[in-house]
Amino acid sequence: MRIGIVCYPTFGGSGVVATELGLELSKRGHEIHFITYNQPVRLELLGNNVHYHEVNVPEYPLFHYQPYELALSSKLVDMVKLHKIEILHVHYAIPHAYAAYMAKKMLIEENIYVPIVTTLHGTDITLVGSHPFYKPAVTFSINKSDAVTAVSKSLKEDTLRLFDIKNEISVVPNFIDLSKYDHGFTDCQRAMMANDDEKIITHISNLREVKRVQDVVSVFYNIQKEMPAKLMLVGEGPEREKIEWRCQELSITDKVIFFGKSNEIDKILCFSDLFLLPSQTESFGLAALEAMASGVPVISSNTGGIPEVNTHGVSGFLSNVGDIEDMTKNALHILSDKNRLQTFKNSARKESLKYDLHNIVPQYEAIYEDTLAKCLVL
Ligand code: GMT
Repeated sequence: MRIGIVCYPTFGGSGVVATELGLELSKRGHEIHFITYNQPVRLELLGNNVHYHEVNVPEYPLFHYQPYELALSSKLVDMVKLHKIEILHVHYAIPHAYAAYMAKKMLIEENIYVPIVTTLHGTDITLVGSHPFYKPAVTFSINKSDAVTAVSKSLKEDTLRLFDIKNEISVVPNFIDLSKYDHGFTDCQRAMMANDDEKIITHISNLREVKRVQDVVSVFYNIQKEMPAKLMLVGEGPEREKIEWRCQELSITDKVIFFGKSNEIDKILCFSDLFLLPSQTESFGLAALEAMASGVPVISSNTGGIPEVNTHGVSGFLSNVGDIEDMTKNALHILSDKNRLQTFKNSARKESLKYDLHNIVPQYEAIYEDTLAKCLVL
């Protein structure tokens, strides 16, 4: 199939999933066209079957807001015609499904029918999408898609609760390329980060408020009072400065390493002992899955789709949002016993196998095939 993929090209989970999906589909013989405003961060391999088309939005002083959706829908029309793209897979309802719908309508005028598969990732539904300003556009975009998927059961339920949805929503969970987290091949440089007796605690996110990074710092503060430990904070975002101040207040700056944005999280996870994800809400929690694939147990909140990924008492523990005491207790339970830590590490890796890309990518292929078949009948 010739498939167009539209996503946010940034470090967020949706961009990562869209990129990994495109790369795997290309290995399975499909021709993939990424259409977005920057080359996706994990898209290193452009080859015969993988193409990237940049959406440019010319700056024009008349416009207070530059019209990205307009530029995207025009680019989609051009690319569908030029490369004979058969199906568009858009990640995020806003603005991607919205722009794709316009492109579809323009193409119909030229007797070209290109179906749209929309994948909902979370922020488009739970945080931004349900805002009264966006709600009609999100509802419309979902209802007008030819197929809709959500990355967890929880996100599907949220979507049905928050919007008036007439379309079927299939749950296709996020996935992971396990070979990337097989540390047999990685040069794991733990000694550069911490002493042998120090436990390494890691958090990876875009440091937005919803991630509750202050809770990460509080839990870590409690842990390091009980045992030698270091905290690795990976990512950039609006909360960073506040977190740095908090670390200073708590006099733990020498124990906290800020990595900024990183493309090599497998190399950071390979030496981590515990992963913290205390988010306020999370449709899936791809970062937790990446940690588990690296054999790192997860202490997380029990919100949204996280319980579908992190199994309580097996790959880690779940606590109520903001329950620092419970998270600390669970973290110390795992870290304080060498054998127990090893058992949790092994179980975390084992649990992640359910989300191997080889199990999940065929589900998307089946959806493309069904959607194309349905559209041929119409
Ligand atoms: O969590 C973020 O801030 C980034 C956001 C994104 O668009 O990449 O993540 C959402 O999609 C990921 C991939 O499906 C999920 O793993 C995250 O849980 C989800 N974030 C939220 O629901 C807050």
